[in-house]
Amino acid sequence: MTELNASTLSQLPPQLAAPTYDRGRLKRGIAHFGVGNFHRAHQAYYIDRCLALPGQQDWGIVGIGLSAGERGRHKAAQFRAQDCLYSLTIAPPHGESRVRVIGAQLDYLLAPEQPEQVLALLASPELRIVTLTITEGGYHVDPHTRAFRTDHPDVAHDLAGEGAPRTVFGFVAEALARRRAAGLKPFTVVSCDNLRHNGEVARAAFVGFARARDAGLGDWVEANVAFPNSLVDRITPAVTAADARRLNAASGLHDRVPLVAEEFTQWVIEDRFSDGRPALEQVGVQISDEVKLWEQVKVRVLNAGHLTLAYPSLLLGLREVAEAMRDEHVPVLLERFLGRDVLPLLQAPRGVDLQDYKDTVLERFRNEATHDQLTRIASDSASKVPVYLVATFKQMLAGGADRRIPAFLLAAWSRVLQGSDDNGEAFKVSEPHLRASSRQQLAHAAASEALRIAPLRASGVAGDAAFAAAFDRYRRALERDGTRATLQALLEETSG
Ligand code: CS2
Repeated sequence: MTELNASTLSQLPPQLAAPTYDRGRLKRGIAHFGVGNFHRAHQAYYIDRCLALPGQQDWGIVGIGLSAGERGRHKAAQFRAQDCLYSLTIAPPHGESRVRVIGAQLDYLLAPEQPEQVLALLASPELRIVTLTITEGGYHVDPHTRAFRTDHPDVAHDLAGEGAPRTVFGFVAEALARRRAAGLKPFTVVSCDNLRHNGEVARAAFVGFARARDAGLGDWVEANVAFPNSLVDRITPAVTAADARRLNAASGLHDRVPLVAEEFTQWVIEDRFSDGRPALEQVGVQISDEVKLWEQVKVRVLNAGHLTLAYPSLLLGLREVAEAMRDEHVPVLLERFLGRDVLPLLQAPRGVDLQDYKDTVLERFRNEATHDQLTRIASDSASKVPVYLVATFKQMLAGGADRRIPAFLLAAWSRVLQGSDDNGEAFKVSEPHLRASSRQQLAHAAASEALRIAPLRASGVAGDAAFAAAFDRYRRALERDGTRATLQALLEETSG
């Protein structure tokens, strides 16, 4: 097994694709907050390919971690032990996987331990883009009013301005204030989270924070910082210790942080940058004025499809996405919900056939080589449901559509939150943004009360008698008859 670090790069097994550029000569042009598997398999993959092009050496990435808890420190230590190199196994649906060593990440800073280094990086002239994967729930923006919520204790701490910042908002605002004072251009802020209009949400958050800190800074940020909307897509599973051993055995590397992702990848972004950008279009990124259409199609088909698949499948005792796609009933539910309920509500981007899009998504879910976990998908549903399902539910109610499948999905979610399947086997789904009381409410309160929890509020389902009645019926049926029988009955009722 070959160790992976800067000194072994030139001796890697020949079948691995490795950086052809000189990492030592790259500039630190991009800072990324939220270095998870998705960022490493998606954005860093595109930038890695850019860096190999002539004249594109300004765009090395520095990762920034905001948590210095045990996990955060461990992650930083693992990245640094490999000079931030890592292997990405790209798994096509059929045929052999290939491995690529990604060199785009040049350094990794742990903000709570190195706040001045983070600020110095963000305020430096060569830093021109800040990118984010801070999760759907990480923006603190009220979905209705688009106001930035200042009630989180860390946000309040950063606004008080005592000591080093703790949040991405605090770091970015302080860095922008320093750039403004130094007469430098601001950097662009690119959200790469699965949010509708993620650039606009990011703008609301960062302008909102800056304004709460200092009105003049808020105005300057609003007038000068670009926040392009962007759509990101690549299914990237979590990697367990057993997965890591399997990936390393295949690559021949001793990689502490190996990754696997599907072959499909997409990034669509608006061409609005404050101070230049990499030649993204040369590595397959779509520069487009239709990002909002792409976003709605992706989150309401792919991500909503993931949830539709995950809830009943977990309860049935299944654990992987491809396994769920082999089930007798689950894919029928998925096809019916997406084909019948979701697609008619969507507007397609130019040149896109929505049926084909959906079929491609289902084909991607059938990929056996990625071993994607249903618990990964069901986790943090409190942040995902509002983005992936609520707009669809709202439109379905307004259009008088059949409520049964959506009501079943929420009933299944309420059981998934209890953390065990129909065989009594426990599974772990984390819900960092859902109060314990809301979890109880969804599972046990009277239907119209249960459906009033915050993640569902904007959908209007609580006030819809037919929806509440169907939800109540499926919640009881899941409890009494189990998931298989309930799902089978639902498919029979809604066929034809
Ligand atoms: C998944 C996504 O967990 C989830 O919400 O649906 O992580 C999905 O795999 C990616 O958005 C694919 O681009």
